[in-house]
Amino acid sequence: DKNKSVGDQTNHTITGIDPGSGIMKATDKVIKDYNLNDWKVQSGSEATMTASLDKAIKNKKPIIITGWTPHWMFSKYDLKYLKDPKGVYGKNEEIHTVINKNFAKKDPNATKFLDQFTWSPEDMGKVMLDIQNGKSEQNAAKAWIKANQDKVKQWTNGVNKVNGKTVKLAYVSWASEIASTNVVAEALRDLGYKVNLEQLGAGQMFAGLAKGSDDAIVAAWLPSTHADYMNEFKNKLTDLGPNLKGTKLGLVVPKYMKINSIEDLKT
Ligand code: PBE
Repeated sequence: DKNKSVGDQTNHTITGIDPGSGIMKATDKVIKDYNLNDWKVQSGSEATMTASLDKAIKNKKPIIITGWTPHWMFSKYDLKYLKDPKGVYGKNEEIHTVINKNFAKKDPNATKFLDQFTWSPEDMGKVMLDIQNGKSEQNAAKAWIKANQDKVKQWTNGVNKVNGKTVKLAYVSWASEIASTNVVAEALRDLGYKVNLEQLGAGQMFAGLAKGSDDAIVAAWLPSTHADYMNEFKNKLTDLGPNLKGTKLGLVVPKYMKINSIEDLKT
């Protein structure tokens, strides 16, 4: 029924992702700060969320998801962010490379490479879309590297080739992090490193990095999204700074929905 409120049409449900992600914590805060008392946030995974989105769009039904950029969903569907006048999702977020505190001493060569790794949302978008269109994660990363040798040269400037040393990278299976982590892994492999990839939940990823069971992550969204995790483990971690600028997080809806702001969920 088109005359029903958005809340009634969606069962007052925001379709979310894994509970450990920063965007789910931010969305809980959105519920409080905007007084959306009768709304709930359904947890799941990125895959369940994008499946629900796909289904809703096919049926032209209303849906509200926790979304972020860069993400392939914006190339596949016509979507818009709901305005966030209270700024709960943060402004000027970036993705940082973070290493275990002891790693710089243990492997200054790999640290130099990791420190020099930067790329753009468009670069990441290309890899994500290739994977979404069916390329394997590894092949998408290899193809990007082959086509972007100028960038890889900057990352490897002054970095030596090695013979079989190991680097352990942890990541969460978010599309953005699958793309970046696989590209970094392939570039390190081209330098002669043996790279182990460990897929974990967000909390485990930071805990494992702090413990030293993993050496590095390229998946820390800062200053807001992963601030809790960074603060919890800050004595055990070294932040190498941003590897990608120009991210965004928020509530996302199909463009055919009439609402434009999180405030509109109240009615
Ligand atoms: N994300 C993608 C993550 C960071 C990367 C926005 C889903 C999060 O919310 O923690």
